[in-house]
Amino acid sequence: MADGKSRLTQEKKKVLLQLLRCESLSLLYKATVHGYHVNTFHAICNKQGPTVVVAYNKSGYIYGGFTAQSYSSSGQYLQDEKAFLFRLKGKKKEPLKIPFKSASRAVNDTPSYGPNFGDGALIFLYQNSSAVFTNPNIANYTFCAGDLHGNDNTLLECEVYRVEGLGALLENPLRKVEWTAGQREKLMDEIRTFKPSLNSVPKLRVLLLGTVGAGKSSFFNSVNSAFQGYVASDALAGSDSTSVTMQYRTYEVETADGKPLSIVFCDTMGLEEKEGAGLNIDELPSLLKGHVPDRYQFNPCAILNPNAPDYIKSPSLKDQIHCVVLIIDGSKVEILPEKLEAKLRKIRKETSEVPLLVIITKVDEVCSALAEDVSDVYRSKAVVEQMQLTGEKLGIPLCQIVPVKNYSSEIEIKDDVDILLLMAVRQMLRLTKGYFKSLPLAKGN
Ligand SMILES: Nc1nc2c(ncn2[C@@H]2O[C@H](COP(=O)(O)OP(=O)(O)OP(=O)(O)O)[C@@H](O)[C@H]2O)c(=O)[nH]1
Ligand SMILES: [Mg+2]
Repeated sequence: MADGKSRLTQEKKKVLLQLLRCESLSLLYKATVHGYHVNTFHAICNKQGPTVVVAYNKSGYIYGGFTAQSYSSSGQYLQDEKAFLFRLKGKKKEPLKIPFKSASRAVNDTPSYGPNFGDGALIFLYQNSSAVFTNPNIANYTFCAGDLHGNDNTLLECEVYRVEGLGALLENPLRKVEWTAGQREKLMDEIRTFKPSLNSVPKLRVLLLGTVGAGKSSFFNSVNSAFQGYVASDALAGSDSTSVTMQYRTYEVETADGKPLSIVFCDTMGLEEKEGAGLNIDELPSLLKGHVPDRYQFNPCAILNPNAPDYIKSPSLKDQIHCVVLIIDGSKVEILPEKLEAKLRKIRKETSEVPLLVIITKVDEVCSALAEDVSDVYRSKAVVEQMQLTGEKLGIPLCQIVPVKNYSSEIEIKDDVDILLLMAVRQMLRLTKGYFKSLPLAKGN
């Protein structure tokens, strides 16, 4: 709607999205703008599909009702298996969800009433006014009026939202994550103090591989941003039909006070479907063994010649790759061309001697609910499905697959985005611990 802004705070909107398990809400009707008129409500909200009413009263309660059915002023009950009443804010902190007794009378779609839940359990816009009619006892929902709205039937505001992407969020997240500033600090500390367990390897070298435009360079930029405290873009990133990254680049991450971390990201050219285009996978053995120098210009049709002047002839363990990260664009997993899938599978096989992590990027494009806040990433059905599908396509267990959102349009960093990025880095450190231990060199180093 053009006039009037949602009164829901981001925090409450998030709780509501979780209660509804939907992707997004679109404000249709706002009583203080459109008036407390039943006819206006029906004129605006009929035929809109699933909707949620959110009411605000002077006692500070935020509460309402949801129906998955469309209003149409039919004069009939709407049979609705998904309807419920709820409270987002009240005396108690936790949200409250109240189910119906009978789905066949979940909502009454009478033209002379506003949103009417149950058999008159809760009627909004009652008598074309800012009043709510409440009858918790004889009606189709059982609740205590004090719990639902503090026995305050007068409204300060009544909003109706169209509910989009119903069922987009899972009831239980795939993984539990603490989304706090403290957790961000904890992860940063863990990464800052990390040292590979071998004395001969001062820095962990992580090779970033993946399809063109998947977000390899952006991933380095984003991790670097988390440590710098602002959105940095040292590595060239952008969109093109062919790879933007043409040179092999090794990047160190520094903390805000200039101390380098014990981790080096090695950025590569993007893979393409066609032979003779994008990163030549015959280049992999040299990359893994550490023969390829920084700033090496990739050539899709030829690989680094061992006689080239800058070829690193005798790389030691410290120059080799210790972890491979496959970066996959989450919004393109379903349409991954067969030949590219085959290339990725080949990479998985050819890099089997070092630990492998798969990072699914662009979760904000996979699920629009994550664009503003990624903390529901493990509740997003679409993201979890893309993770599972990637695992199936590439033959990689789910525990080696993590989602991230890279910084792309933002100019300030955010705790939730950082936490996801830092968790991906921590996973690399964890995977390589066992790898270093298993090396024959490990003893005495
Ligand atoms: N919305 C969104 N955009 C992203 C994300 N990650 C990267 N991008 C964008 O995707 C485009 C490609 O990102 P790059 O980091 O250049 O990708 P790359 O894998 O290095 O690509 P090549 O070097 O060309 O192979 C850029 O426009 C980025 O801003 C993400 O998580 N979400
Ligand atoms: Mg790149």
